[in-house]
Amino acid sequence: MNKISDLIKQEKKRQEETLMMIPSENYASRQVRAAVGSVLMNKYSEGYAERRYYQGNKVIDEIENFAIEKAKKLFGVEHVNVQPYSGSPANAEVLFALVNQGDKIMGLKLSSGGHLTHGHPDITFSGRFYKSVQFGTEDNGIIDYDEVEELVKIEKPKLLIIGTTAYPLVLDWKRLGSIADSIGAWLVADISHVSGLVLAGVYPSPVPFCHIVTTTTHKTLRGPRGAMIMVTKKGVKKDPEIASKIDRAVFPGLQGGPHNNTTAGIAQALIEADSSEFKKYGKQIVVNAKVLAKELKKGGLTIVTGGTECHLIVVDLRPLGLSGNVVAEALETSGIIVNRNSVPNDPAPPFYPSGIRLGTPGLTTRGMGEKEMVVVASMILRVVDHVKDQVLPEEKEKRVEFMKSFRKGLAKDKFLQSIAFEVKSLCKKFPPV
Ligand code: DSN
Repeated sequence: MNKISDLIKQEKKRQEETLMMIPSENYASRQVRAAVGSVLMNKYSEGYAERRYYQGNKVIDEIENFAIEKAKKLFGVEHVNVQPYSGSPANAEVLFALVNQGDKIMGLKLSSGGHLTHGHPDITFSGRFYKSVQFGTEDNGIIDYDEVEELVKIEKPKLLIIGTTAYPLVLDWKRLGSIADSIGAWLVADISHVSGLVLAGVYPSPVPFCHIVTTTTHKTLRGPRGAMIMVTKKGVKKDPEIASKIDRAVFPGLQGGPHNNTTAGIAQALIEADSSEFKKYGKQIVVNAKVLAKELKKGGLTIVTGGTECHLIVVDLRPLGLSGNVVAEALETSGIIVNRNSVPNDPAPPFYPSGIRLGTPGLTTRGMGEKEMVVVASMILRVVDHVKDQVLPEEKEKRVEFMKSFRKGLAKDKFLQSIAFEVKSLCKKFPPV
């Protein structure tokens, strides 16, 4: 047996037998996976359609143009670049195109549900190459738009890059648009997490209010790992040259040859998203998340912002005296895959944060509905309850030593194994695509 194909088989089995509840993950369709694994990956295509630096690109041109036109139609934008390798490069390319090194930018803090590329200080390009000022949320996890407006008026950033990875409420794009306009700043909307929900009509589109939209293509959009940069009518009005500035920032600015296999995967995902089934899927993601949040809350967990309006939930574990890493690892042993996450104004470090983040895109793809969310919530609550009493004192005193012995104990924990058994039988009824 080939080592790598064996490992792929193992990963396939893991994905089938566990609950994929990391809200940024999903199961791409067979057709999307076929495109990504196709011979298209053999081709070099620096440049853009009909303006390539390599010969032999007639088919590639057609694929790339198809993806662009489909994205333009679905999102209602003027210009699309489908070449960014992923979300972080896409955001870097937008900043490279629109602002100069040292210019001031503003975004939502990572710990309040933003992203590293939105100006996170010190350790990222966006916090080091630009002068970054960031806003957070109140302790309840909710953005105070009056405060954002005040800060923008004082700081006068040249560009606002706003999007969420762990903010459960919908963003007020209209308000953000008028805040940016009040000082003539660029507004970049990063809708990586919610672009599938936007297409399904269950999350507001930022397109009328911002200049640029970035999105990854593998989250709620359910495509391959990739990204797109989109220019809105408002963006073109602010700068008629904006489309070519974006294209030049992607290539040759920060990238070389596009990943044509990914481009075809994006095109396929957009075909799939252009359907009434996809709209139904998007609606069900949100319905499922709301049921899950309600059940977890009923079971005594503290939900950041009190609930959710999208696909994700952040649980604040501080009232239980637990940290996110401990609960996430116990859940993993039970076959429930979530991620540790900071909570707003978290005093704990990111590797030992105070919360977990979970969501419903993956389970909804598998066909699970409200009834299954009640079952899943009960499993999560039982796991949290099980770890609660055992871990508190040791963890507070000696984090690293505690985690070592905690991990050792997990494998032998009969209770967690029994939950894993329940998870497996639920998974069997809902095979992934
Ligand atoms: N890693 C992504 C997420 O999980 O939200 C953001 O880049």
